[in-house]
Formats: sequence, C-alpha cells, structure tokens
Amino acid sequence: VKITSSLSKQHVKGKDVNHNEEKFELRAVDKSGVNATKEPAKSIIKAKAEEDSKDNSTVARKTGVHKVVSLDLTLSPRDANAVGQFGQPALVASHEDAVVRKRWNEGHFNVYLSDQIPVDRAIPDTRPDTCAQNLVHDDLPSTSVIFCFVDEVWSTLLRSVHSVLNRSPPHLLKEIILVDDFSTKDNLKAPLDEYMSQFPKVRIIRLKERQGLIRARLAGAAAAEGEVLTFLDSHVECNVGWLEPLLERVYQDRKKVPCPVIEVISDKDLSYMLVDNFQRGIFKWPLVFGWSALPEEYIKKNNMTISDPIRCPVMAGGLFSIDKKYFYELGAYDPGLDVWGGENMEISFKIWMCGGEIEIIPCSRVGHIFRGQNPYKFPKDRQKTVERNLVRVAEVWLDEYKDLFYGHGYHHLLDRKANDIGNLTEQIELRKRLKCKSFKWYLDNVYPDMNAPLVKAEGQVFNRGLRKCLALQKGSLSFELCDLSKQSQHFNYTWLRHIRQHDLCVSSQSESNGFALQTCENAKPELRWFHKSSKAEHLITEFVSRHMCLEAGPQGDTLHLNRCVPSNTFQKWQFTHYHAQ
Ligand code: UD2
Ligand code: MN
Repeated sequence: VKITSSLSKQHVKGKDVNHNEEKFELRAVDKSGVNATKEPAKSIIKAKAEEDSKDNSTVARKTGVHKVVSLDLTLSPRDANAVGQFGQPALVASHEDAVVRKRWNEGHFNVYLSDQIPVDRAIPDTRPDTCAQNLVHDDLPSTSVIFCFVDEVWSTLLRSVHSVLNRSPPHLLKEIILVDDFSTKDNLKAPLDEYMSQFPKVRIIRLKERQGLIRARLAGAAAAEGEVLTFLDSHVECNVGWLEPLLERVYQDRKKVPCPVIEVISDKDLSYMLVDNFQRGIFKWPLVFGWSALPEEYIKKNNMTISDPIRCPVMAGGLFSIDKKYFYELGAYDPGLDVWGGENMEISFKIWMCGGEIEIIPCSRVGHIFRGQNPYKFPKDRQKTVERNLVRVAEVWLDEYKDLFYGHGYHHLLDRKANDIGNLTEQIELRKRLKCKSFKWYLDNVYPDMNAPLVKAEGQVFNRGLRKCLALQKGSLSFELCDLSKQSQHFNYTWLRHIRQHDLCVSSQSESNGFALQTCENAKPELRWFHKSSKAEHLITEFVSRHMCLEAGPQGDTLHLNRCVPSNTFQKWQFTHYHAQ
C-alpha cells in the first residue's frame, strides 16, 4: 500500500501542479494560473479596503453586521520590487542552482528562495468577487490561532505569523500560539523568542519532548484563551479577509467546523497559485485523503455559486476553526495518535457522526506550501506510525466498514501481536457517550457518492468444471445442483478474502492438501483466498492460498488444494454477484 507521506495538492487553476514525478525545476516556472499581475492586485485590494471602512459604521449600527473587513497591512509594501512580492514567482539565477539544491532538504521546498522573500509580502486577493461584500456579525467570537511546528524554516514560519497579524481584524485575534514540538534548530530557540517579543499577541509554548503534531495541537488548545481555536500549518500565508468568514460560520452554529480553501504556494518558486473551485476533501480506501470536485448535478440542483460553503466529508487536516468548547465536547483528538497522519480522518468522522458539520468556506483562503516529503524525522518508522494511527481510527469509527480498510492492502495489520495499536477503550467509550451515529449513516448522508460495498462478492459459488455449486451442510462442504433458493449455497467473498457462510470460513490449513472449515477469525492468514479478476475468464478465477488452488474433485465428492493449473476448469470458481474487485 502506498502511504502518502504528505498531503496531496489540489489542482491549480489551468494547470496540474501534481508534478511530484517531475524533475525539480529550480528556476521560475511560467505564471499561467496565477492571477498575480503586480499593480492590479494591489489597487483592487486597496479599493476594497477603503470601501469597507466607509461602509462599516453605518451598516453596523443599524443591523449588527458589517461587510467583511478586508484588512491588509501589506498593501503598500516597503519593497515593491522585492523577490516574490505580490505572490509572483521568484527567480533564482542559474549560478545559484547549487545552493538551492543544497538547502532544499531543510524544508523540502525552495528554502533558499523563501529566505529572500519578504516575511510580510503582499499576495493577490484571490477571493471570489462577492466575498468582500458579504456581511458578517459585529460580535463574532475571538480566536486563538495555533501553529504547531517542528524544525520549521525560519522565513516560512515568520511569514505565516505575519500573514495572520497583517490580515486579521485585531479584535478577533486573541493570540497566536506557537507550539514548538521539540525543534532542534538553534534559531528556533532564543532568536525566535526575541523576534516574537515585539508582538504582544504571540506566545511560544515549548514541548519538552517530541509529541507529534496531534499532541502538540492538544497542548496549544489547552493553553488557548480565545473562544474559537484556529489551527494552521507553520508554512502558510493567510489571505485577505480570511478570518471573519470562518468565525461567522462558528457564530451561526457552534457545531460547524469551517476550513479555508487551501491554495498552493509553489514549493519551487514560492508563487501563490489559485486552485479550482468547488473542491472538497474526500477519502478513498484505505483511508487516503484526496480532493474531488462537487458533482456537476449537485452544484446545479443546489444552485451553488463559487462563494457558497461546501459540505466536506473529510478535512485536509491542517487548517480549520472550531469552537473551543465544542472541540472538547468532542473529546478533541485521540491523544494516542503519533507524529503525523490519520488525525484528519479521526476528527472528520467524529464531527460528522457526532452531530457537527465540516465546511470549506470559499471566501476564506490560505496558501500552503505542499511538500513532497515530511522534512522532519519520525521517531519510529514512518510507515508504521501512520498505519498505526489509521488502525486506531478504523477500529473506533468504521464499524463493519473497517474490513474495507484492512482489505485494501492492510491485512498484515490484523495481526495484533505484531502491531501494537495501544488501548482504545477511552475512544470507544467516548463514541458511546456522545451517542454518535453509525459509519453507514455517515456514508449514506455525508458521502453518498462513495462506493463502499460490504463484501466483494456474494451468492452461489459455481465451479466451472463440475457445473455445480458449493453448499455447506451439517458442518461440511459439498456440491449440489445450483439452486438460488437454498441458503446453504449462499456464500460471501469478503474484503478480508474469506469464503464465508455465517461464522464459518474455508481454510487452507490442513495436512495433506485438504481444506478445512474453521470459525472465521480476521488474523488467520490461512483463511485468505486470492480470487482475482482475469480478463479472459471474466470473473471465473481460482481461489489461491499459499500458492495452491482450491480444486473440486471430478466426481464432486471432494474439495482439495492442488498445484494451480490455468487450464484446469475444476479450479475455476464464480460468484453470482461481484460488487468490487
Ligand atoms: C496535512 C495537513 C497537516 C496534518 C497532516 C496529517 C494541511 C494543509 N496539512 O499534511 O496539518 O493534518 O495532513 O496529519 O491540511 N508538526 C509538528 N510535529 C510533528 C510533525 C509535524 O509540530 O511531529 C507540524 C509541522 O511543522 C506542520 C504541521 O505539524 O506545521 C503539519 O505537518 P506537515 O506540514 O508536514 O503536514 P502536511 O501539510 O503534509
Ligand atoms: Mn503542511
């Protein structure tokens, strides 16, 4: 199974930025897809800001609402000609290629270039046109912005903090909490303390040992004094007017968990790029996060415009606001999740299944540097860490659908002796106490376009050579003329690759190449049969276990294991219905 070691990017407008496989382009890339022409971006934002400040007072007194404050203190930058200013792609001279390459691994993006770009650069206001005209309430709750980081690059960390300070209405920004997850870089110690001491709203919390981003966020939340928690990654740039639309949703309903649109800051030239509209976060098996556009019919049916909130089955993880009390009512994060990964699935399932909602708010936009790899070390094996996190999530939240998770390449995780997933009692109790809905409810109501059949195949098991069907009678297997009405002929082929009727599974374990029936148990490898699709035979294929095929005796009186012979029709089996491959 491929475990993604970092978040996948969304599509950038007009071009696909998923160039992981592409060779690093160290010089500036073309600007297609970037609407960052220097002057217009600047003046448009300025005009909006002026208009807002004129209108505010009158609207506010009458109605208790005002137009979104499109505050941006970076509008007339000190250094309009600086590298990367206005979110433009930045150039590196060719003689600098070597140093770019050398410093790349410090953050797995162009660190050398980032260090040259102003920490308070302007970026284009990428919101849909109507956003600046939207009304929000005067008495929005205040927020604590929480950045967790481990060995973040100095210039990107600072740029993240400045973007919040410069583009958030001050009365809504209670504080910025920097949670240092036991960084080793020296400049993140005293020099960072000193730099941040000029901003009274910034507090730094130092963890005494590496906790991973999940427990680091919990530490930040515990210290937060704002009414709403806003989590951000430590390599972002918050765009104009980003905060109020998020807080407005929480204000309207404290169980709403709004996320900004995550735009792309190029890892190569640090340009700020727009992403496609109507994108939402989804997952595929085995719990892999991805982006997908809302179905066309859904947009039409709901008369949606590009600035409407988008219901989001799974959040990307890093950027969202949540009512602080509600966060704790939900039991926050499972503190047993380590380092990185899976916590976005956990909180997403928890929010939806326990009465909340996740939304993407197109009027709120934050740029994020998507990186090909995690730039920090995992204390233990990375693959194992992420797998273990996902198993914890699957065991608590997926109900019977957890078989789909294990079945998509994670069979080995069912061996609990080899994989210590830790104690889950508290998480399971929490789900009961909150009376959360089932995972089936979640699939039906939140993510109906997800195809999640509970078994891969079912019905009669027809043997091609005998032209008869398998039947289970009085605890043993035999063959009969196929008869759909007979329950004894009904079997499932499950995601765990069991050939199963009720609690009994066909097993390849026995002396002398026979087969046996055993009580089904997920961890037993001898119960797993490969039954793969083959184009030539359609779905009439073998059951293979331990490189041996299940074969019917020509008289129909035996069932045994034999060396696989592709032409042997007594080894060919077919179910009545196939739901998935
Ligand atoms: C995405 C999320 C990220 C998180 C992750 C899954 C976005 C934009 N990013 O991956 O927030 O949900 O999926 O877990 O949605 N960090 C620590 N301690 C650690 C490891 C990381 O503090 O042990 C910090 C890190 O410095 C960064 C943040 O946590 O600020 C997220 O890590 P990332 O940027 O490597 O994750 P990303 O964006 O690939
Ligand atoms: Mn990130």
